[in-house]
Amino acid sequence: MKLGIIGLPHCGKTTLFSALTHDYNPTGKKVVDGKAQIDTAIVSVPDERIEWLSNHYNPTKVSHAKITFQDISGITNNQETFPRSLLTILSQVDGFIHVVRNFDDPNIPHPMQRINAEEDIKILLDEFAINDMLIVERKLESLNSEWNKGGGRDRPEIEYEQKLFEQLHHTLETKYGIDTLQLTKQHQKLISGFGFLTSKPMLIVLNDDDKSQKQKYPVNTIRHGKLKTEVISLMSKLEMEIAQLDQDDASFFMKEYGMSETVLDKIIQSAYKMMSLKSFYTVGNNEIRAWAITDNTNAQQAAGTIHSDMQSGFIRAEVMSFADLKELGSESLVKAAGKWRLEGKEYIVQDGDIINIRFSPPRNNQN
Ligand SMILES: Nc1nc2c(ncn2[C@@H]2O[C@H](COP(=O)(O)OP(=O)(O)OP(=O)(O)O)[C@@H](O)[C@H]2O)c(=O)[nH]1
Ligand SMILES: [Mg+2]
Repeated sequence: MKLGIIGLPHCGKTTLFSALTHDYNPTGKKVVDGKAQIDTAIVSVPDERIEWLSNHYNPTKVSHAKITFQDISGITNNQETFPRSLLTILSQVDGFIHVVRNFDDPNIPHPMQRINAEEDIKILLDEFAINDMLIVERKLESLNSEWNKGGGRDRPEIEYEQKLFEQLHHTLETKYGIDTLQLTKQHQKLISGFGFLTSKPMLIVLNDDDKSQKQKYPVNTIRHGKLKTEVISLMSKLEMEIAQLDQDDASFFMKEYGMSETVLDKIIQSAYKMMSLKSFYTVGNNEIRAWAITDNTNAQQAAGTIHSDMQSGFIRAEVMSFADLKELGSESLVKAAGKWRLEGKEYIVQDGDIINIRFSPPRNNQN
């Protein structure tokens, strides 16, 4: 899963990125359009269940679920349409972490020389809507010319797409994000390749300061027509400073400031909630591994996150829950209690499921 850290200039994106990834080396720096810069780092999702499972099974390898963070600079307050390369990068992330300046500091210029988090959010969301709108308009134009030319696809097929894109256009025009639409599976498939910015979930991070007056914003007032939104407050600069301390000093400072969790925990919890993510596990003596999936993922799709062969050759999923394993103490006791199950491909995977996929490898399919 890839989350892009975005926001207006000097709002604290790199500060947050550093606080989140202090243990990890950025895997790549990339300059876009000669000025915008993208930094990437991959972090492991902290997970207490993984710790328990690795004590229980004593595997040779433990793999946490992974999240890729990208620090994406280059969005400004007077852009409207984004340069193509920036748009491509934005369209490829699964969700956004939108950092919004909510601290006063005369030494750090704000692009509009004032502090107003609510207005800043609106500016960026409006820019997202404009960029989506242009893509929708271009698609409608090409559908219209396809219709006029004739001889190609069936008319009802073209009309079906026209209707969908007109609906997207209307939604954006009335200042709502594409994420507010209830789309069918077929609709989702038709728009999935466009990477619409307003269709992606967005975690809004109000970047507070420990010194300046904190302005509070209720979620509903700053949503601005988006549905998949969470809002949290952080003190990125302080979090970054704490992230650079050793464990003992960090614990001391966190206590001092009344912080019970690390910044990574906070961001990951909010991102999981915002994207309705769940974790399932594969276990064995060789490797214990956590996998992140979205809500309503069925067993066959979950198999596909492990390997495409498991998806195509899916037979059954052996399932037990982490809670049962922990409570009863062993896999055989879970079986004895009748809580170990064989599930078919339509089974909706639950958070904390421990799964073993039975599948026929591709070469067997040819028999
Ligand atoms: N006082 C104060 N300064 C902060 C806070 N967060 C970030 N800063 C400072 O603000 C300046 C800009 O922060 P960055 O993290 O570089 O912001 P950015 O969004 O990455 O900036 P660009 O990449 O240039 O758009 C730095 O000098 C930070 O130290 C904060 O909570 N309080
Ligand atoms: Mg930066």
